Amino acid sequence: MENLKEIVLKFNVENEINEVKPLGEGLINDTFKVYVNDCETPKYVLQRINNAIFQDVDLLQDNIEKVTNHIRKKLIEKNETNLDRKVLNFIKTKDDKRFYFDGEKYWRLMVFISDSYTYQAVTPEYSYTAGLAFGEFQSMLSDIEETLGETIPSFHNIELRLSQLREAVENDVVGRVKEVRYYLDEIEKRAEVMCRGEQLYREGKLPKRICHCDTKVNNMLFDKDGNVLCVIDLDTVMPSFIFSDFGDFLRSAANTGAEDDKDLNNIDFNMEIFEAFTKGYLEGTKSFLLPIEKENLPYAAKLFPYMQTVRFLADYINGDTYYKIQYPEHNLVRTKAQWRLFECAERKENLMLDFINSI
Ligand code: GN1
Ligand code: MG
Repeated sequence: MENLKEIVLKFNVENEINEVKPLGEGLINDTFKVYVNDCETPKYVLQRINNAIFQDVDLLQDNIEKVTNHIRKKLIEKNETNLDRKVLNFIKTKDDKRFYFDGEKYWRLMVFISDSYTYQAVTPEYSYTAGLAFGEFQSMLSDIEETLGETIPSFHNIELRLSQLREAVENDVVGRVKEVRYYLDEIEKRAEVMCRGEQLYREGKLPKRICHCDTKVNNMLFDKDGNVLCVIDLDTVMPSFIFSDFGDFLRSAANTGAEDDKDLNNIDFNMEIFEAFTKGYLEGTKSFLLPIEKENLPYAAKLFPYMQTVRFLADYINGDTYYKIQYPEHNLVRTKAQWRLFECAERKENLMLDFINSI
């Protein structure tokens, strides 16, 4: 393993680096907390950027800088205090770069936000706050003047994800297709309906806006009283349908089981969480949300478990080249768990619609 302390010292840090320890459970980047001097709380967060996935690191860090600068400006306009706890603060390298390239790997450093908490699961009360926070995040970015690039091209384009799955099936490199026929058939039965977003976009009815595109519950920092401090993990901030942020939050938060639950009976789509989150989200986005976006929120709630099933299944068929796995069938277990969640959301679509129409 590389000497992580030496990597930290490439950045504009003055203090003596004491220890560097792993942080979090992301499936893509490797994240570490950095302790300095004798402090008990970490001072920085060091991240190795997975550049197999984020191939244009310049574009990536450029996007993030534009987004954090814009949010900081908005927070100042709103007279917010404690800005360093409400927006991520990246530290440049000693030669004034946004990331450090060690000849093989890419690294970045940001300030650790102390006394903050992340959760894998939330209560309805926290969901309301999260809805408001992600809504406000989109709202703050709705008037950003700079253009942002797609750090992963067509990241949440379900048509592309389906074609990647079909290609994986075609190649069947590790011979896993025969055991997953059932899921492939079920996915194909819904393919047309699930591509509605892309269809509406082509018809000019649905806009793209700047979205976070990875609004899992654990990508939000809360303070000890349950207030949202800030949204983290900004790698995938890019133009997308607002469905991305709405749907991906519920995919993790409304699931009564785990993303990779082996016991499918643990999984259900929790309507209480849905209602609380939707209420907050609609409040946070009222300045810009269009009727076509609002009426398709139940579609978004189905789309994300569907898309995640497609992505986990494609990775399983491809021999696990994208997501970190903990055991050989991990991507298959994830596929089954996400599919169960999709089915639950599908059954509750009308209930969701009724709720949205009632507020
Ligand atoms: C990845 O790294 P992490 O865990 O925040 C993935 C998301 C998936 C998620 C599934 C860049 O996010 O799109 O929804 O795993 N990020 C990327 O847990 O592919
Ligand atoms: Mg994450």
